[in-house]
Amino acid sequence: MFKDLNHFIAALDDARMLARIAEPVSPDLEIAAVTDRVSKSPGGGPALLFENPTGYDMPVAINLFGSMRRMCMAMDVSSLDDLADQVEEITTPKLPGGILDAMKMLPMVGRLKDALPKTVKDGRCQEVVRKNGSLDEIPILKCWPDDGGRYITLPMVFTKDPETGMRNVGTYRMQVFDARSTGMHWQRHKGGAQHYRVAERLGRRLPVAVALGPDPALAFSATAPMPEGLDELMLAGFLRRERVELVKCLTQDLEVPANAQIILEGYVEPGERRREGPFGDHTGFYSHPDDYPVFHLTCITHRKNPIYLTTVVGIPPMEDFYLGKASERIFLPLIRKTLPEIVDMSFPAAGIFHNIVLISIDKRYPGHARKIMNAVWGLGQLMFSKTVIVVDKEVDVQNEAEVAWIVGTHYDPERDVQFTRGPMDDLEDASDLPAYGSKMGIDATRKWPSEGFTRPWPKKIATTPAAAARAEEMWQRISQGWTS
Ligand SMILES: Cc1cc2nc3c(=O)[nH]c(=O)nc-3n(C[C@H](O)[C@H](O)[C@H](O)COP(=O)(O)O)c2cc1C
Ligand SMILES: [Mn+2]
Repeated sequence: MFKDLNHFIAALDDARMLARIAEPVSPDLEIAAVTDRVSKSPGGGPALLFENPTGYDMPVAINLFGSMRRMCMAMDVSSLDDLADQVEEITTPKLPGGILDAMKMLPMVGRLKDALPKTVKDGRCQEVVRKNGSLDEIPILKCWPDDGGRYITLPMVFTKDPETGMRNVGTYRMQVFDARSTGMHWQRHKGGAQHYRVAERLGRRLPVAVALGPDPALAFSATAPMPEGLDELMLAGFLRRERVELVKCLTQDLEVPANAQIILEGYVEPGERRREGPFGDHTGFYSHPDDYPVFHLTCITHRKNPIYLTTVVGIPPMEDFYLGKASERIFLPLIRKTLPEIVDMSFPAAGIFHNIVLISIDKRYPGHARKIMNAVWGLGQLMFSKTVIVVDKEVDVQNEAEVAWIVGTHYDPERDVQFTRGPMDDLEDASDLPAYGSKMGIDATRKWPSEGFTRPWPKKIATTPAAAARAEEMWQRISQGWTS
């Protein structure tokens, strides 16, 4: 468990997974360009700490989550599948058979308790209080040349439902308008937008607090697609195996993580909108400018010598791919609670989450693949899935080439493609209307006679076990002596 960002950075440093950059590099395009170049190197490149961003005396930490190894390290696991196992275990309680069994369950009880955040009296995020603080003190990046300005790209945005008091935490980018105001880019389907909808109906200001640079599990939790009404901080507490500590904001009725580097306290006003964008987005294209609410700053608090944690998105793969991979693994066991026939699920980097979803199933009855498509289109943020590809259980959906091969050989386009319409991601650029368009499912499972397919299915090629063993043994020698 990393107690804060500094602790995580120190661990990355020790493991030689962090490049410290002492020379001055500008937050205006240069840091983003360097990070992009590093992200495109094999394996995602190292984490980066820009110690001297030009014009600021606050270091910039970036690409911290940008590799499989670092994402695992952030979550304190050796493989992301371990996370899936942990979630499976905690969500599948077994009735203890006796006292010994019950004792074995005690660690699980502890982990449930970790999920509850607790409020503490003071936190390092409030070591320095600046009621008249300015966003100009923070080395906020301009990422791409046509961006509408500088954007805070990895904030944890805290709000409460004005009626129920239920908390939401989401990562929504914030475009700097001036020293004391920003855009608040919560898209219409997201938790923050729902709280704002309620506030507008009541004609009330919505308090908003933004935590920058908490510990890695907390930072991740704000990006995770938690079902509405479930507190992201519960997921964070579970992952970090220790309760999240919160402190009360000084100027707003909200609580924020005590271990964060910087807190921005403020509010959004009902009815106020301002043009936001363009922004070089994780689609690899610039998002169109649009009207979004405005965040007004009432106070900045921070620890002494804060580090600014941020990210850059652009043409995949970049850091957000690895954050998404962690969500994919964590939510798979939860999805399987209602869809146990799902064997595996994958969001390939080039599909930027909502464009392509690959799912393997244990097919049990005619039309099963189509049932899965419809379920996906009705399930939380999976509703955005523009293309859902369903294959049989033996196909490895983590292997994109294998899926392409199986789809090509198994589908009859007119028969196996299903279209539907529904809500689209706000970043969808190809649909005629914003946030509303069509989706396609491809049933690439083997077709059954009960589905109307009566021709014999061809047999997949494989050699005999004896010949395969001989080949493996010879390969050892061949691969030593020659190359392609
Ligand atoms: C780096 C990064 C930037 C993001 N920016 C936005 C954004 O500007 N607006 C948005 O609605 N979602 C954005 N997201 C996605 C949300 O964080 C994600 O959908 C999250 O699950 C929302 O939480 P919620 O369901 O509590 O609203 C971003 C995700 C990442 C990883
Ligand atoms: Mn939420």
